Amino acid sequence: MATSSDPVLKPLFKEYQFDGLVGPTHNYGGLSVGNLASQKHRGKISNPKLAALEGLAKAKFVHDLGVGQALLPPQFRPSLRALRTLGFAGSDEEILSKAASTQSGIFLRLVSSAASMWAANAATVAPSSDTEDGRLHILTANLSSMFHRSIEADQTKKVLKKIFSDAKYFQVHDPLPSAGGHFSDEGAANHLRLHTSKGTVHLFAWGRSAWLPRNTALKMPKKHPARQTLEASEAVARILQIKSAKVLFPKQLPESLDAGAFHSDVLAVSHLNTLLIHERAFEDQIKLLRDLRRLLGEELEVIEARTKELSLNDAVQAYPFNSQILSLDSNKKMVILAPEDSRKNVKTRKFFDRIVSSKKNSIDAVHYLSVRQSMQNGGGPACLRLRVAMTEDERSSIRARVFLSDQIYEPLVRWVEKFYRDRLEADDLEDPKLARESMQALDELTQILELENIYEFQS
Ligand code: SUG
Repeated sequence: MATSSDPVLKPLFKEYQFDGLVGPTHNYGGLSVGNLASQKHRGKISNPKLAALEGLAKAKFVHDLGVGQALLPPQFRPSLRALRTLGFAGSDEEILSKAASTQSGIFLRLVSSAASMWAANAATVAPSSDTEDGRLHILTANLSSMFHRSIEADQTKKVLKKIFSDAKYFQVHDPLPSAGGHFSDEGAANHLRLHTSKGTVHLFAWGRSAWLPRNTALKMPKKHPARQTLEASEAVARILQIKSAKVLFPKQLPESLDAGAFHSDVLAVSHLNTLLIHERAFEDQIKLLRDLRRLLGEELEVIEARTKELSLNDAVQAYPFNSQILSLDSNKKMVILAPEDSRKNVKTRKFFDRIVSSKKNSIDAVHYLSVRQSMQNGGGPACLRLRVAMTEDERSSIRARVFLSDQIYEPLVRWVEKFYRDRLEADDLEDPKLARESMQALDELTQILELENIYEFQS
């Protein structure tokens, strides 16, 4: 018999979108192999101020829809600590200038990326309804497949521990071991959760295996690397304490990795009972969808784009699946928040028109927003947020002022306008003034968000 704790009967859980604020050093370093946008925009002049304002405008839009919205602070960059670890010594100025003149400045670019904005890669989250011990579990991602992202993990863990601090409700786990890339974990960008009154299923996607026997005929991408391992995905599911009968491990299709879908959230997004997916997202997708229907019953709504309707290239270029599907508080209806790029692309626009006009799904409307600065580094609306579904008690245990409200929105916009540059190119990264501006900016941000002493330079 259903009880009052059944989230289908009573919406005890509210989903919060934790968006990563864009940091003051947002730039186009061309750092991510296999991420076509990052490669294409390498060396272009960036606009950190516009990037941060686009991110804030998206968060405000979601908040105004009545959806829970929160923020995660950016990381301090350039990371002088990482440069010291690599042997660069001296004053801050000397370190920056030595790094800038070594190997065409690659080290400086690696430690200057504002990539923590893509909060979908920060961690993987399981709500307390799904876990063995009834607490909400968060596993910090190690991001070990790319150096510039791997240096995020320690600070991410610190921030998550500070926000989700009440051990009665939350457990924030340390990242998986990163040695050898065997447990390479990219966080919620490779995680889907689906829920109907029949059950809940978690899908942990992966693209390669560290230890499957060599005679296993695994098909691998030919052009681009696969980031997440099967072994990492399995460990994530164990650590999050998901009830095992409800866990699946789909493999990213090598062809889709080669087309530039480096995370599975480039081709699939889920929300409650709804799955928006490209036909070429996973291997054996016909079987996967059959399994999902068996586990979740008729309430499952799958909206699948066929290749002839939408090619992989269109999907990777316009990011329609890297959208946010949001439930409005007041009714069962859902809306899609999609990147402006997918309105401009005729194919993806038609796909969304088809979805909205169909009676067979819960999608009521599609809203298009520009997050161009982030998109040019391969990060759409869904990359910019980490979803955390919480009960009211869990949410009210959080003391930090990280939930977006009208009271903090304006101060945040003024804060960006005060500190952020509207133009940044590779040569600017060695400017010690940029590092100082970033420190001042982040110091002031911690006061707005009431998250004191999260940065090393503050202690
Ligand atoms: O890891 N881009 C990020 C984009 C992450 C997108 N996230 C999700 N799909 N959830 C990445 O490839 C580019 C940085 C540069 O090139 O400077 C970058 O790191």
